[in-house]
Amino acid sequence: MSSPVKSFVFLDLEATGLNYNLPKITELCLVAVHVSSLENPETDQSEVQLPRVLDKLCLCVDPKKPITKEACNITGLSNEKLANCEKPCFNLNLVQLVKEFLNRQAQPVCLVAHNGLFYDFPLLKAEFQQQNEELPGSLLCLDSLKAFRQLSQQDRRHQEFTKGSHTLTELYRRSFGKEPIDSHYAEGDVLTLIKVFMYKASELLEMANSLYKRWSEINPMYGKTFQVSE
Ligand code: DCM
Ligand code: MG
Ligand code: MG
Repeated sequence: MSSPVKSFVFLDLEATGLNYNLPKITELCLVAVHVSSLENPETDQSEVQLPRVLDKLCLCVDPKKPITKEACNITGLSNEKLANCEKPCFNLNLVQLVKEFLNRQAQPVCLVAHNGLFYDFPLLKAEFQQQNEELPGSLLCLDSLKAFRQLSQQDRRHQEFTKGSHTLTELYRRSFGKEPIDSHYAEGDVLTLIKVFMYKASELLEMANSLYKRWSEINPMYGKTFQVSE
C-alpha cells in the first residue's frame, strides 16, 4: 500500500520533567521530510545520509516553571540560561509558527515522535490548549517507539525482544554501531530519530498505515491551569 502521507514531520520536545511533573516545554524541534526522501534513502555502511531537502524549526522556550534537576542535567537547559537569553514562554506566536510550519509542508502531514503517544503529542496538545489553540484534528500522528516495537515483534529473528531496547540511543547503537550525537537536545534527538527511521524506512512506512492516530484522538497530558482572575 502506498503512503497516504506526503510529509513526515519528526518532532522532539524537551521539557521541565516527566509526565507526573506536569511538564512545560523548554525546547521544541520539528524537522519535515518529504515521503519521497524516505522511500529512496541514500546510505553508506556506517550511517544513512540525511535528505538534502529538510525544513527545520528549533526553538527554546522559557517554561516559567522550575526545571527538575534530572531534566536540567540531561538537556543542559536551566531556568537561568533560558531567562538570561530572554526566551519568550510558549505563547500565541509559537502556536502560529508551528501551524505555519506544518501548513508549508506537502499535505497530508504526519507528526512522528519517539514515545510520542505518551509524551510529546499529549504535552504539545496541553500547551496548545493552554493558549486556547488546536492543531487540525485530521493531522496524523505516529509513535515511532510503537512502530519499532511492532517491527521487532514481527521479526522472528528478534526473539531477544526486551523492553527498553527500543530507546532512540539503543536503536542508533544497533543500527550504526556508535553513540548518537546530542542526545536530549531536541534537534539531536530528531536527527537521530530520522536516521534510525530511514534505516528501516520501507518496513516502517508499510507498517505505519495501521498505526496512525489522528490529532483529535490525542488527549492532553493535563488540563488547562486554573486562571486566577483579580
Ligand atoms: N525527562 C526527564 N527525565 C528523564 C528523561 C526525560 O525528566 N530521565 C524529560 C526531560 C526531557 C524530556 O523528558 O527534556 C524529553 O526527553 P528526551 O530528551 O528523551 O526527548
Ligand atoms: Mg523525546
Ligand atoms: Mg529529546
